[in-house]
Amino acid sequence: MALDRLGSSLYEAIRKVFKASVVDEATVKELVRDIQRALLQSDVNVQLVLDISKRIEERALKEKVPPGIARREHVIKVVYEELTRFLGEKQVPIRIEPGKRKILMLVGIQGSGKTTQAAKLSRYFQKRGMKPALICADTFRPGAYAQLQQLANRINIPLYGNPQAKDPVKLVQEGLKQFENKDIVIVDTSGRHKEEQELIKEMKTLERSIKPDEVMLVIDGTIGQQALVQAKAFHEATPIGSILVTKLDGSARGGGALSAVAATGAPIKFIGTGEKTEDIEAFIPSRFVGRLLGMGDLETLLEKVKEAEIKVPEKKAKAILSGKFTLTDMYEQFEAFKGMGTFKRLLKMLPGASYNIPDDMLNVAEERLQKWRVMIQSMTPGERDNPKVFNASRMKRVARGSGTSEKEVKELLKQYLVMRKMLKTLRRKKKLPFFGKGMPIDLK
Ligand SMILES: Nc1nc2c(ncn2[C@@H]2O[C@H](COP(=O)(O)OP(=O)(O)O)[C@@H](O)[C@H]2O)c(=O)[nH]1
Ligand SMILES: [Mg+2]
Repeated sequence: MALDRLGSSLYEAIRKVFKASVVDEATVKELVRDIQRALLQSDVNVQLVLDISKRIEERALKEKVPPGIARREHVIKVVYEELTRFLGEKQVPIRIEPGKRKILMLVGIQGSGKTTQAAKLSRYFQKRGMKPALICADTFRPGAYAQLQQLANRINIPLYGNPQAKDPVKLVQEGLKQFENKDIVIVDTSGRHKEEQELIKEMKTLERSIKPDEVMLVIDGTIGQQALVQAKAFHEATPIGSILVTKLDGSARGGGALSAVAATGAPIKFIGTGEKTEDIEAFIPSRFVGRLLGMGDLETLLEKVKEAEIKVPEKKAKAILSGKFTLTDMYEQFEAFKGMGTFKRLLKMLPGASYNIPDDMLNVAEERLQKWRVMIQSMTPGERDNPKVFNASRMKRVARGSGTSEKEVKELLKQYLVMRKMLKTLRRKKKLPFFGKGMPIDLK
């Protein structure tokens, strides 16, 4: 998926914030510049890029960080929220009530992907337990009916059409009579025009006679920013219009198309991400941005951070910092932070532990954490609680059991000792201001 490239540049930008030793004005400025570059490369309109970067910078620098969240997290949350807002925040899904048939009419210029999306959409609703049906109202292009028929057959969706018919309105009316007991009827139209104005005119005529509940404009995402003109004309022409942006898989300009459409205020309801019938998804900006940033759903991540804070109960934190830090503790921490990145984030959750810890030790790669997890899993409970018992033969066993080498097991034990020692020294040397209730520890 070409949006991957946009995603990975944005992810890189954010990773820098995660990795920075201090999150200050310079960090934020650099982040904003990186985001600008990523968006521009994805063909997002310059003015939109300036708007969004200004908002991110202002909020990241000026907003008070809410309690319970570190500045680092706050900055990332701002990026996430602003990108989401930028893509149209709240989307209303297509509401389908059983027994109340909905008519969804697809329009769009030739080749935008209407016929393919008609099949994809019907499959989408079918998978969700609804009874969809298709009507081919493309009486213009020879072969249009055959194309949809082939797709519909494959997924077992009833289709009404007639390759000989000349009048699309009459055809739709006949089809609707047949499909009275369906939940949603999707009408594929011809869209025989190549430019907006004619398309809109055609759409209005059809709308008047077919009276669909919703008209969905299919826009080819590869046209990038140019999608703005189409979306705008369409949005102004019909109050029941929504948008589906297709071909986001093949295009480096997908970001441009999505943001341009969102900027018109027209709701994007679905995106097409491939030629197969399954390649469609409901467009939910928050989820989309979360995934784009390579973080799954960031809201979930932030929740996780909060949970993780709670996961180190005071008593345990005290014990850990006084040196009673076993491999089991280490493992629990790894588990809590699965997929969350570096050791740094892990240690951050130990109240007071975020002082003076050498960076190279903190930036332990996720892969290594994964290995460590498996190694600890291969140990006996006794070994985990009292790693002193480790000798060559035990190490060998663990290495074999976890598919690693003895050297790596040794390395893990060494890291464990270093960490334990460090936590002990921390406890002794500093009057640590920890154990405030749910106190946020910023790594600054
Ligand atoms: N890569 C990709 N191709 C698509 C997607 N949607 C449609 N297409 C292709 O775009 C071309 C035109 O699609 P079609 O549905 O016939 O467009 P229509 O003229 O608007 O009905 C076909 O070759 C489709 O396979 C998509 O999401 N990704
Ligand atoms: Mg077609």
